Amino acid sequence: TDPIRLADYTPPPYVIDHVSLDFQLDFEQTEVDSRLRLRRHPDALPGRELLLHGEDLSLLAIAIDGQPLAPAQYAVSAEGLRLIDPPAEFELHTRVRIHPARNTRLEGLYQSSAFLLTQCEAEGFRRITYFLDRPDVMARFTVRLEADQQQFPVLLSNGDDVAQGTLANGRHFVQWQDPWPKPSYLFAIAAGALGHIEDYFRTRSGRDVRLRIYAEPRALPRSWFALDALKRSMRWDEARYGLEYDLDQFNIVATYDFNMGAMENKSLNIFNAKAIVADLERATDADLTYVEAVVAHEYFHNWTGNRVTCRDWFQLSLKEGLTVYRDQEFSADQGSRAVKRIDDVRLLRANQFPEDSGPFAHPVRPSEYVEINNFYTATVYEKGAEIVRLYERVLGREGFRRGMDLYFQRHDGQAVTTDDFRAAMADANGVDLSRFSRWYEQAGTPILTVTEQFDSERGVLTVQFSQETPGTLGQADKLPVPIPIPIALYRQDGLRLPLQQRDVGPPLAGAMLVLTEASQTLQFDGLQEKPVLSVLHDFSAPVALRHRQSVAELSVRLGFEQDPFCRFEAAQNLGEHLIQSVYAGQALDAVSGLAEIGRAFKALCADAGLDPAVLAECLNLPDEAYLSERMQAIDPSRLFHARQAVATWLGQQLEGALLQHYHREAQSAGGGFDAPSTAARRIRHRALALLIAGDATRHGALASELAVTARNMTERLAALSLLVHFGLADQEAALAQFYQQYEDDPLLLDKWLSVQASSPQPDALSRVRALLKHPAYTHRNPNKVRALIGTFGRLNRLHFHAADGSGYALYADALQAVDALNPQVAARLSAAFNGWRRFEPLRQEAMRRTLQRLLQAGLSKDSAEIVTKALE
Ligand code: HT7
Ligand code: ZN
Repeated sequence: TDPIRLADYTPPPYVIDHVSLDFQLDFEQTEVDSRLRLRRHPDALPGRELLLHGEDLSLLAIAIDGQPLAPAQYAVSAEGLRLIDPPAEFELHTRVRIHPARNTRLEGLYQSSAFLLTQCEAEGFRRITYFLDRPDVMARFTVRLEADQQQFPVLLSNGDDVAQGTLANGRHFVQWQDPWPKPSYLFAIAAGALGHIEDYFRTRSGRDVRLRIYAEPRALPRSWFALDALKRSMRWDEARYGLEYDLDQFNIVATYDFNMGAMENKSLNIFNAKAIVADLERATDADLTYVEAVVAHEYFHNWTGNRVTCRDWFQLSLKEGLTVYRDQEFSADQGSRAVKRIDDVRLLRANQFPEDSGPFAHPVRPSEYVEINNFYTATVYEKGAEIVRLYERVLGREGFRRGMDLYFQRHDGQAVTTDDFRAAMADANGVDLSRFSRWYEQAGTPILTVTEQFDSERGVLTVQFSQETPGTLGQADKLPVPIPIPIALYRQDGLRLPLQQRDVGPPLAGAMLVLTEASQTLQFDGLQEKPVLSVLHDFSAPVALRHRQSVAELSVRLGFEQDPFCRFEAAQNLGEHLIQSVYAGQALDAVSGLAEIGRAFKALCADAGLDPAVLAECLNLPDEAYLSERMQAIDPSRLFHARQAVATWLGQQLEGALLQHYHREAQSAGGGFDAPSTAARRIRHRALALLIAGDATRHGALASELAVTARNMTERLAALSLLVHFGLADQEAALAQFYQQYEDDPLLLDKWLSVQASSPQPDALSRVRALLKHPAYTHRNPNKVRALIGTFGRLNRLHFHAADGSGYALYADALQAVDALNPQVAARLSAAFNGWRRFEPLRQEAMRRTLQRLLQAGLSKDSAEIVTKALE
């Protein structure tokens, strides 16, 4: 398949001013009657044909301006409907039939238990009716939904409900009108047996907005947290950006059958139940945090995505990077900013960094794609958000707000590009940001190398900063990008030193260098002894930092840095040093600086001023995915055991302190979803994991005890995973009990699957094999696929990479089966093989052969794009 290229972009041939849709809804056969008012686009290239997108549609009727078309006037193909010589302005009437119950791709209109719903982003609308299904065609929609009243008591679409009534034969209808022009990807309907909960939000200009969450009735009592998160998001967007909601109702529908997390359809958001249905009893702190973030994210899209949308799908990060940045800021304001930042950076490093150094590396604004669904990536989302944060770092919070205001002033109601966004930021602040375009255009994680030289006689520290972005497929040479680098100096005893800059290199503004060249040097003087240098605080740019520091220096940073992220970073560096030394074959006892590292961590545990949640993250060793990123010819089993050995050592070294934290926080950990209680649970569960790693015989009983005394799902699940992952005596009973208790709860069964799929115990593979046949599992449900297969490939590096290739084989078989049903979900699974070139030769070969086998077996366009790139 030929790729679509950004360079080939042309404006749409026609404008669609108005769309009128009439649905005769039914699970088996739905008929869609459409009337489009089209007129030639003023900048359209000349052409005699007009292609309207359409896939898997049966055309029942077609007319232009009331006249049925003769066969010579149109042609139907796999791509869509071609109109030959259409007038410059006309009304197109079509009627098509579609089959929701047969739709296993979950794109377009599909069935989820007792209701029908849509997923149109990116190109699902063309599976509903013929249309110019591209985001730069923004139209006003009127939608009439008609169906059997008993089977479909609820009939929802975008905008306001303007008419409704009952009809003969037990049927009824509702008519919806959306006053805001929108691209087709934001169209939605939901219809069927749905209950709802309701609340109101008064906007700052005094309008009352009715808020509802629709779901199957048993999920509703657990959806109040999400509804509250929605209200907090609405309040926050008003306070931080002056952005108010623009309709009188806002509806959310939750479903257990969904390809992604959620979808921001105008005024009718559709959510994976995982991102809505959550309370303390049945969801973990991580789940509640996720719900809060996704609810906010989708709500924030109302302005960044819906009111101002993307010109084309290459600009996806315009809405996604910006909206992730906004939801991250919202979450930071709800709880602990430091913990939020640490969590986000951990995620970026575990997911985006590997993507950026693998075969599917692509720029935040890609320049070509085969299947757009494959570009909803960590790069477009999370790296995109980091780039938006770069603007904030260089412009300041107020400067950034000025940029946002100008962006909306200029582009409300338009479909625009990431260049337009940058221009608004630059123009509102009278600065030149042109070099930031490189962040959007270049794939690969820039490597920032920092080297230090101290002249003790003159008391001068010379620091050289250099950057290099490694070549990626099809993009060998890269240019320097602007990198904001905050700089701090500390004395050995932890005192922060003033920066006395010498007249070398650019003058620093606010202790921050913006590195714009390949290399720049700074000097600081007035120093009595070599200071400890700290750069990149708060992870000020999405770069891989190479800054060699001694154990002594890292220990000072761990103990005294003012920025909590930097303390976490120092802990990660110390952990990495130990793990890599063991991996390289050294006995842990012989690793340089071991005693000092032990002392530094002990001191950290005793630091009463430190947020327990930050301490927990400092005690959480770097992930295997992140470590692998910095290695070659990886032996995953050796890496797993090296990391485990360091965890064992840490558990033994810190035994007393960990037990103290565990018991001291017991009471707070029974509290609600507030910062102190969630922090208490974080440190307790980290402490318990290390204690058991240190001595399972001595401390295993604490996990069994926690399983019984658990007061919330965070505790219950922490206990269950420890029992299973350490193969402790009570594991089978705990698994059986968990299953029995939550057999009726799909989200908790997902967790039950994930815990087993991520177990490092020797029986993990046979467990996964058995679970594939368990009634709780089906390839047809994306959440189940992700919980079992996805987790196995992502988190079970020991068994996925089993030396005999059995993990790869099991995974590939499942992937192939899923691909036949749901290409979008399968393509995401395919990415698990992307890092194959980094492994030792035997695994490399086994993964390469698996990829070839998959390709030969015949894959969907989605999966084929990923697998083909991996083999290039
Ligand atoms: N904008 C949405 C992205 C999306 C999606 C959602 C559900 C199913 C398929 C999808 N394809 C793309 C989600 C978001 O970023 O908010
Ligand atoms: Zn989004």
